[in-house]
Amino acid sequence: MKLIVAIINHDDAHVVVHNLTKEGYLVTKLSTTGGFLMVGNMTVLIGVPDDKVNAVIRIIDKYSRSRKQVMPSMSEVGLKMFPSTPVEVTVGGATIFVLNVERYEKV
Ligand code: 2BA
Repeated sequence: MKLIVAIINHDDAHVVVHNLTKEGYLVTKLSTTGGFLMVGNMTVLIGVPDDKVNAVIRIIDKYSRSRKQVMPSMSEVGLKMFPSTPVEVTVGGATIFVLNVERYEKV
């Protein structure tokens, strides 16, 4: 068994989760925040048999889009901070980790 941990853009999370549950996967959603941009994203946990991992990743891939996001930046001159040119970063589609599950029980 594997645990898939997927960090998904907030705007795509609803449709990803909808399609995963429609296909019969059990999903847990966590509201999370990216450490770099400090904006909200969604982390989804999905426990699946090994042979379902690729099917789940295909669904996440299908419904997650990448986006350009502009981040304000600051420059340090001496002891003072000044606004400088905003930085554009590409966020997502999704960042996916696949972990081995040692034991799975519902009691
Ligand atoms: P954030 O940490 O807010 O990062 C948003 C986007 O900013 C990243 O998109 C990446 O394009 C850029 N970025 C992040 N850290 C950077 C840095 N130190 N220098 C320059 N650019 C940087 P994604 O790579 O698509 O990541 C989207 C979100 O997924 C991240 O939000 C974070 O919450 C999560 N994430 C991505 N990779 C991760 C990892 N290896 N471990 C844990 N969380 C991860």
